[in-house]
Amino acid sequence: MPYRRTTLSKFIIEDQRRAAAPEPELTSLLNDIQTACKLIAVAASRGGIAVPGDTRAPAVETAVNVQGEQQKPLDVIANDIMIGTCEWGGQLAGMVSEEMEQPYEIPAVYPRGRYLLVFDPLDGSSNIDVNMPVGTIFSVLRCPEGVTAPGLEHFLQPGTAQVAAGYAIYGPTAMLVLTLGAGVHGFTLDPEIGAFTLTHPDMAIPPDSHEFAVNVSNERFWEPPVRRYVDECVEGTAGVRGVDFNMRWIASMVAEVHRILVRGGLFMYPRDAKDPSKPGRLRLMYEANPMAMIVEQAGGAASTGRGRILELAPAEIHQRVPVILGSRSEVERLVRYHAEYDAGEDAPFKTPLFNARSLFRTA
Ligand code: AFP
Repeated sequence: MPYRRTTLSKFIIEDQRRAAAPEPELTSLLNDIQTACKLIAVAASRGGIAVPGDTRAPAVETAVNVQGEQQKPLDVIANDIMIGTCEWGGQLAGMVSEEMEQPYEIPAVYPRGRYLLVFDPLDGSSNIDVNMPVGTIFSVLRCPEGVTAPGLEHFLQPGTAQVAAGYAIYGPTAMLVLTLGAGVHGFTLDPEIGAFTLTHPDMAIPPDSHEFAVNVSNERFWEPPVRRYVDECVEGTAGVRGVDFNMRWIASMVAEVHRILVRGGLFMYPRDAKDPSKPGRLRLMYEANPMAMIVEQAGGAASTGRGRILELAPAEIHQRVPVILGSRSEVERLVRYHAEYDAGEDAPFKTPLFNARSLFRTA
């Protein structure tokens, strides 16, 4: 009976009832976040049919953001929606967004609360114009006790400090996937009632998988353990893995992680030598950390290749980090390869997939 379905709002309230120390402000904040994701879903769906004056996808000024990337209009719209929907409720002391260089101060007209919200308002922007899935990634931290005007340093908390993490994916259906630290649950937006309804309770990543996702065009910049892993996957039944692999690359982390939550696999944007000033492409605070919490809560693993992502001590709010996440056995294998390489015990490997151009060729 559809009216008996569990909506996200009901789920959050019931979760708080079960909590040893209920946090009603968190319930309100999560409800504001889901409202923002509904508004972004509508804006994302307008696409080419958005007309001047369409309040659901208004004309906006774009610029090159703090990441050095040219913003898409939907980047700006999604950021404005997150800020405008979450700033007034009294649950937040501050926000950090991929699209803003400095933390956002809650206007004095609004009360301040005990949480910090860190988010990527629109992940996968390069997919917008080609009608591929994009998403919103968010992470909720506690504001240190007694701090009402948080500075940069108050946001620099490890991923293990997250109170909640989640993402919305705007694909064939809009979904919101959430963890409050006790499992991962997926909610599908029912457009007829405008509510996210529980469709994927207790999501679990299969421990083993034969599907990997990486941007192979960066191969010549990878470290040897990454090339070893990918080479072995490509060799399939002819190589040491003894099984054939499949590959995916959607260029939208949200879509890759969602696929892995549903059917397993490994996603990585590893350290590469393309730009030595950047240890990876993905950002720690609002991409790697929330996704790492979700993946671990679903039984998977999330590593830089040399350490657990959630235990990293952030140095900057926009810092980048290598990301390897997904089915636990595959992540553990790749971590082992990094350790063997660092210890000089790397297995010799030929590289039928990669030719002499590579920086790392050893033969
Ligand atoms: P955009 O939001 O700029 O499109 O970047 C998306 C992303 O941060 C992540 O979602 C993808 O996995 C990754 O970048 C894709 O990077 P490449 O474009 O280098 O493949």
